[in-house]
Amino acid sequence: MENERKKTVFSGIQPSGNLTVGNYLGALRNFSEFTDKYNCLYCVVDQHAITVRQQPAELRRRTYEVLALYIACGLDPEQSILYVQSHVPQHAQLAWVLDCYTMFGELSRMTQFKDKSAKNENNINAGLFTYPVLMAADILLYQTDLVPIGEDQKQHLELTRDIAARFNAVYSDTFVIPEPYMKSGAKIYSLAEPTKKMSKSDQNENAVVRILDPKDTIIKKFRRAVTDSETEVRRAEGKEGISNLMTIYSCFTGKKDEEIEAEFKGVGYGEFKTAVGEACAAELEPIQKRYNEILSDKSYLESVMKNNAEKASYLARKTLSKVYRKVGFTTL
Ligand code: AQP
Repeated sequence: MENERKKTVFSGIQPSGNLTVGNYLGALRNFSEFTDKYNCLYCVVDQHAITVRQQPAELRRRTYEVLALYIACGLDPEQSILYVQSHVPQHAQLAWVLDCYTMFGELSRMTQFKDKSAKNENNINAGLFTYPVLMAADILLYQTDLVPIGEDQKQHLELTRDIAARFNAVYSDTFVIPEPYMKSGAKIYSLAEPTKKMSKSDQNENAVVRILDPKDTIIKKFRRAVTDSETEVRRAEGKEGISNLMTIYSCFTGKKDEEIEAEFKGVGYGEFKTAVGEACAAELEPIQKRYNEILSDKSYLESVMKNNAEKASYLARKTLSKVYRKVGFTTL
């Protein structure tokens, strides 16, 4: 029988704000699905976060917090490699090489670059532009097969595939070509402007529900969610607010649209919004409890960071030395 290679899953989250239910439903919640059958690496991508100006102390604090959330959401640091991007220098080293195999025109077409440069007019830095190449390096460094992501990252993953295929075509097979993994909930919209993605860096607190928001805040935010002038709970064009709440409710309860429509027939939006808040809070409550316990043990988190950075570096070095050899760098 053919000896099958155990496949690898990689994903990352930026510590660029307090994580939202968008990050949770689009990415984090799916991470633990893979841990039994795949080699899993889940990274806190702090180097990506500085493409937008961060307060140093806050960035440091959030790095610990995201790592603690990974564990609170059920990831075991003995089973999966949970680590911090800046602790593994090979990410930046591979990114430089891949920069030289990525076209200016390709990066100019990235919608996240266009959105973020519009939001940060005074800081359209080169890192914001080459962000997708660092993301390609994150993924390709570990010969990743599958990348659980939200829909907003799909374009970056397609670019990663193109870069890998281009490099492979020039130098023979070097990188595994990764596939995206997306589920329903892959795009959760803002509660204040339901045609816009929910983002952790949104300045409007009413637009986002945070994983760590207390139950009454969660319910209050859902009750304030922008909807429409009708009263019927159903998914339709022009009802983006209600459609978004239905997606969120469906993710937390497993109910299909028809069941949700039947459940809230004739009761109006208020009751529906409260039910969405209750369902969300019920799933997040035990995570918050575990999170608080884990976060209070800083030395435990530091040992996780250290041990896992070593494991990640070991794998990363293998790919990087192969790449360096192929492009013609000398070795000492
Ligand atoms: N609204 C969303 N719905 C579903 N998935 C989402 N993700 C982000 N927002 C949503 C997914 O979460 C993962 C981590 O995202 P990230 O930290 O790498 O950065 P991002 O995609 O830019 O997320 P944010 O929340 O919008 O951060 P900021 O505000 O800092 O830019 C990714 O898999 C992403 O798809």
